[in-house]
Amino acid sequence: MTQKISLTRYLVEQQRIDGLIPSQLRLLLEVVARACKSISQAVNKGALGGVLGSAESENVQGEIQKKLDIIANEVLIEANEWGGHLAAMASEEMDGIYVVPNRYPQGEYLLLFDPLDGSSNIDVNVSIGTIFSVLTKPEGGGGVEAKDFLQTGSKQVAAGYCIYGPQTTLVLTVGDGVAMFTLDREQGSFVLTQEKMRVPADTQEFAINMSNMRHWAAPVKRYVDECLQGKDGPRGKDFNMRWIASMVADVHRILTRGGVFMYPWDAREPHKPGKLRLMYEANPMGWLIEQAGGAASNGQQRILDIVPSQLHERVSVILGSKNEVERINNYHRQI
Ligand code: P6P
Repeated sequence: MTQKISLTRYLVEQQRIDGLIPSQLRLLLEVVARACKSISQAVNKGALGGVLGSAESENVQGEIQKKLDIIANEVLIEANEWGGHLAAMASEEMDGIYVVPNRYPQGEYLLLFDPLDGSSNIDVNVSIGTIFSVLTKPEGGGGVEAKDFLQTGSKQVAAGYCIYGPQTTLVLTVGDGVAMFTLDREQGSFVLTQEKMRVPADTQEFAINMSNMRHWAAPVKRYVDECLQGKDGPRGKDFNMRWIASMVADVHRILTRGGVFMYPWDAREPHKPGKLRLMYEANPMGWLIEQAGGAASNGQQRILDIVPSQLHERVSVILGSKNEVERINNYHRQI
């Protein structure tokens, strides 16, 4: 019987054999994984746990918060604040940063997260997930401030997500490819189930919310229209479409079998570059996709090169199979 490799053992080996991750980063990732297990328990209870429905409050994005949004946020804060590995945290559910209280030691890492992505799916029992990104606090004295988080995605030292679906699965990169861990509920631990995940360079599957079609810019309209023309059109092949409305679930599918995911700018709110957030959605997902051989752009530039100007800024996202993303980028260059 092949030996099961736990997340702990995988991270120890990444630390010891590859020298890739310092012990404090290994501790951080194990704490985040433990928090995701707790969130998974709460999600799985559903109506039985009284955790469904609205919390009757709004987050900084002006979105109605679900009870589980708040629970997941609190679980991540409480799990990470005392360990001494973090200086501060930032969350989709909090306006400002959360500096580790003085009663705890401060570490060198900054943790950003969307505690529960895909909230609109919570009450209808469709996969949702936690997305996280890890940066290093810039050198220099003084307390940590929001501006310390404003680093390009290329500066991430770890990124991942945990998807709460038929299985609870943690997908992670520390810069040496993408590994997937499935929660063994009997043992209560994440077990390595796939290493070196790869996104095929080509695909016949695209993911976008088609109801916004009339609002898209010309390059996106052109790309989707050509896909819809199928084998009789310029692409010479038929395409399939998926849209789960949980970025974590759509990205997991793409990491597993390829595809292209688009949440582009659209004319509904023309002053916004897109719906998704750069720091704790596009950057971690973009790095995972690149680490698996795919590409991630906003149509004009690589997601991971975008210099952020504010913590909750939004971005247009096109990511997945490299050749498809490059085709869409080319269409943007041709206008
Ligand atoms: P729409 C979930 O709210 C989310 O932030 C992403 O997870 C998802 O891809 C997108 O929004 C869905 O947006 O407009 O299709 O509901």
